[in-house]
Amino acid sequence: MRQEPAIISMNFTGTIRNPEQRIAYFGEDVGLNSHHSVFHMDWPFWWNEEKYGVTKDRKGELFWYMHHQLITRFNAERLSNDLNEVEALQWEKPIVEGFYPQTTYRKGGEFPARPDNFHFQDLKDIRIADLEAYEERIREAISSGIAISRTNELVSLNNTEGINTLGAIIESSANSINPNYYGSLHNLAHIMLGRIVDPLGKFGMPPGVMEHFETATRDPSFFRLHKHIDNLIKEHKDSLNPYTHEELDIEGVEVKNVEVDSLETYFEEFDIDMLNALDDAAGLPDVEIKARVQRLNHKPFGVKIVATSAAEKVVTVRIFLAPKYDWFGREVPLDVQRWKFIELDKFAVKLTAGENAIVRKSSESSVTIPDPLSTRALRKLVDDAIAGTTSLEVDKDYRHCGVPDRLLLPKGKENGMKYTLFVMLSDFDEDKVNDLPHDYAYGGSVSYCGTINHKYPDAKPMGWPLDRPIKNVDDFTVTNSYFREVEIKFNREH
Ligand SMILES: [Cu+2]
Repeated sequence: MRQEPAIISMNFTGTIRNPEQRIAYFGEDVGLNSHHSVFHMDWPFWWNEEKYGVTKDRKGELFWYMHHQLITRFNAERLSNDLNEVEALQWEKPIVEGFYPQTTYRKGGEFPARPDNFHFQDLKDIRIADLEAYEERIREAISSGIAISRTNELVSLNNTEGINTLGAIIESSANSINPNYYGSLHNLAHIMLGRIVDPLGKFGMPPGVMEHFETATRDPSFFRLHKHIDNLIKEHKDSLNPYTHEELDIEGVEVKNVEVDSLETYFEEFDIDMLNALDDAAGLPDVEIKARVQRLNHKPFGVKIVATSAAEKVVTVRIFLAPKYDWFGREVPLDVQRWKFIELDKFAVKLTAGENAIVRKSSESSVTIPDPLSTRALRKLVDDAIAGTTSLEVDKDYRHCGVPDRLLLPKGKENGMKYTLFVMLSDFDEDKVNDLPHDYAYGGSVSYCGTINHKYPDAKPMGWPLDRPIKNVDDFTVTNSYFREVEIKFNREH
């Protein structure tokens, strides 16, 4: 009001008495919320492919995979802060963690807050019993391996397409094969959680954070709901046959060694420009108001993969990372750990006959995007271009969906936290879905966000080869893969 510049420090929503506060910097990270909300804009649940004439390739599968990756990432962050991994919500049990958003709608009204140990409530038009019935039918489809379409056809789920069908049923999206029968488990649960403290609308409360893609990951119940859904998908994946040695092996290709730079994380102080978030009077100059926040970041790092090949060959390189020990300090067996791997990167590269050194930088990762431009910086670019002093190119393929580059690595611990790094090469000729060059960029962050105008550029199931049970570690071990231990150190002094 005094027209003076100001910096307001941002302390996240809770207090130190709330254990969840230890990882609030992750769930409340503006870039993480942006990733989640842009994902849902790129892949809207209501998208009617026939009506709009544009298919969204493997949308059901991507719905699962993007959220699965959010959970694996969230759990790695929890373990870094001495918290156990998330427990799935159950419809009949209390929601242990409450949430006070401390947020106001711009047009007025507080975001509703939920105390600890609150129970699900029947809404005017959605009952808990409805969710239970939908879930029972979905479980039936998973255990029998067959879903029933709206015209009573039997659709098999026991194949690579099954996950796509199942994802669409659970979300549910306009691609669900039978929305009347299977309902819309995920979407309805979001609404139930958003309206939980005013279930009948008696007090006219505005929607909760769980009803907006922009704010949902702030609420601890987001990850617990998605853990519940992830468990359903896991039941399906667990019912599929393990990959055979032949399916995993590439003849003549061997990973000899994997070297990783030191992995170091830290908190950085960052000022968010509030220019487009504040009302001001016409005719008065803009005043700089900033919110100062502590953001997780990491030192840039590189991965060097030494691989030999009998002949020239294009391969897809997949890099994954998972905590080596659980909350109890036990080493996690591979068949359990496989569901906890964070996909760090995926790219195709041409191997020459003989020895190759593949060097990849963290900034090139296929899961991340750099910091976006602030409104002020973007406006300056546009103003300068209009004035003719510079030119401004808009890259329409550029993806705004993607985990912030800063959040690629979990925090780890001051004395170091041990993780397993897993590198897997596969034959690009079997992975490719079109005739574009193997190093085509697709706008960057394809792994969790897919592409807008192309097929998902990898024929393998998302998360391959860790998506299916690993019954026999010897069968799973191939020369074209490599496991090694790495350590992530958190630097408090940065
Ligand atoms: Cu979501």
